[in-house]
Amino acid sequence: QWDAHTMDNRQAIVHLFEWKWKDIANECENWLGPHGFAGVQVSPPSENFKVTPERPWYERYQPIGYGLDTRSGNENEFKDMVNRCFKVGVRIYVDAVINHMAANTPDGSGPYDFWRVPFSEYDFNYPQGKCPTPSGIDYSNVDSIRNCDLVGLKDLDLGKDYVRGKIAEYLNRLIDMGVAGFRLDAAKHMWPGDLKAIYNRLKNLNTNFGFPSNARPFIVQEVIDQGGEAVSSWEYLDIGRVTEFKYGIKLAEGFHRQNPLKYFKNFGEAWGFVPDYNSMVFVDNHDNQRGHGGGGGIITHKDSRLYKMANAFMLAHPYGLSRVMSSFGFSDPNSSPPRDSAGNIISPIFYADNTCGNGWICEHRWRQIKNMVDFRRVTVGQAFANWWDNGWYQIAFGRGNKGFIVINNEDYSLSQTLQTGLPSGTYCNIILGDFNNGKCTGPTVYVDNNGYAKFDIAGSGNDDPVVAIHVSAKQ
Ligand code: ARE
Ligand code: CA
Repeated sequence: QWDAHTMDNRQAIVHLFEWKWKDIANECENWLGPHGFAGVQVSPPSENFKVTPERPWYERYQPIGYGLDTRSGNENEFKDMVNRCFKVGVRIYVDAVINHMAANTPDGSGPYDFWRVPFSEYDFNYPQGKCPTPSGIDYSNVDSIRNCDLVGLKDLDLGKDYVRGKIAEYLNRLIDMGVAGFRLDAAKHMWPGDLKAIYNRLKNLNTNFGFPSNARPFIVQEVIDQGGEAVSSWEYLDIGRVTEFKYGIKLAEGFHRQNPLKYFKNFGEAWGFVPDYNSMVFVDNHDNQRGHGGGGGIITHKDSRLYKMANAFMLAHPYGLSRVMSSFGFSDPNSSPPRDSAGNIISPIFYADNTCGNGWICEHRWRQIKNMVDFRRVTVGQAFANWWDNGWYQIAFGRGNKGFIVINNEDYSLSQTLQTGLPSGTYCNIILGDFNNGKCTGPTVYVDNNGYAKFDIAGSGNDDPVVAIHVSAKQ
């Protein structure tokens, strides 16, 4: 469950937050497949309580049953998406909301009458007296974190065999449809032993989708662990990966110039992060980009210059499995994704320069991020090497003899001759240009016979103070 089972060495996953299944299928074919993305984390596919009239994004985290019918599409559209993405080398990872059901039942019946599953009051912790702090979660109390209602969402008793069975049945249906694994929502609020029991009931991945026989579903558990609480992400490491929330916070401190980037020489486990093979990393996520959970000054698309720099660092750096965020624009943190007057989600439109419109941001289409996804694929397995820093906020590092990146996060210019570790030749700076048919549409970098190259990068006023080069974009 630690292996994301990606195809062709692909390395970076993108969260297409609130996208419709048919738009994701098209995006796999038109963009993600051709540009080497490994997979898509999709919004929860389970039917949800409709929060009217606003229809905020967060209603998707209020399940009323395990039928696959949401604003993103229906079951047939879901299956079609998994198939079409698979054909172009892209995996689907499902956001599984299994800790709780909605705060309200939609049908006006009893408060625990989730008849679509069905679940009744005997399947929830609170009515059985298992929650010690009924007025809300006390994050210093383990029983409270795991048995009480998270923001009023009805907390399921995953200790019950019947409940485990219903959840496993839901996840197994998705496995049959060809998904590669799951993001486990609110994992901190579930007992690791209960999760383990559920994972043990999951089928191997469907071999019709190119998975090897006996492949276990990929699992990444959402545990917000910034220290100081009764639950730690380390409790979940022997059953899957976890979201490493410290990563984006520390990255933001570095790029906001609150902590010199020179210290990032040993970024990763030495900083108290979970082990590499246990970790999913990201600059921001759908919650902390809008102040919903685990914030802390993180960098988002709204600060595009720093966002491109932080993503370039993440995608060049070997630690963790990287997830790129793809957002819709918002000013109100609770707003709906782009929608029509009937509340239906509207599709993105695409411009000639590959960016998106209709309210979608599409960070994954920004040239700097798209090309760094490719850098990560090209440099997979290569050692972190040839570190250089100026003592403050100018840094450079390579990945074996396959790739090299230089970042200038000072106001003043960087002008250095550095050892890249790369074979001699003329390389495309993939931050400023695309490499097509053997030609770079932007500036190039010359690496000499001894691996050295001269870098000149302006500081303030430069929208992209980064140079990245790799062996698959060499003239
Ligand atoms: C909404 C309303 C609530 C209302 C509720 C029920 O906002 O006011 O009471 O509905 O009607 C998302 C939104 C919530 C939303 C919920 C359901 O963020 O606002 O509630 O959907 O629609 C904790 C959890 C962590 C969780 C974050 C948000 O530990 O698991 O809170 N993250 C996931 C998802 C969210 C989602 C849910 C879980 C629920 O990613 O998108 O909620 O399925 C510290 C602690 C953290 C804590 C954080 C925030 O950092 O360490 O553990 O995170 O504070 O409280
Ligand atoms: Ca719980």
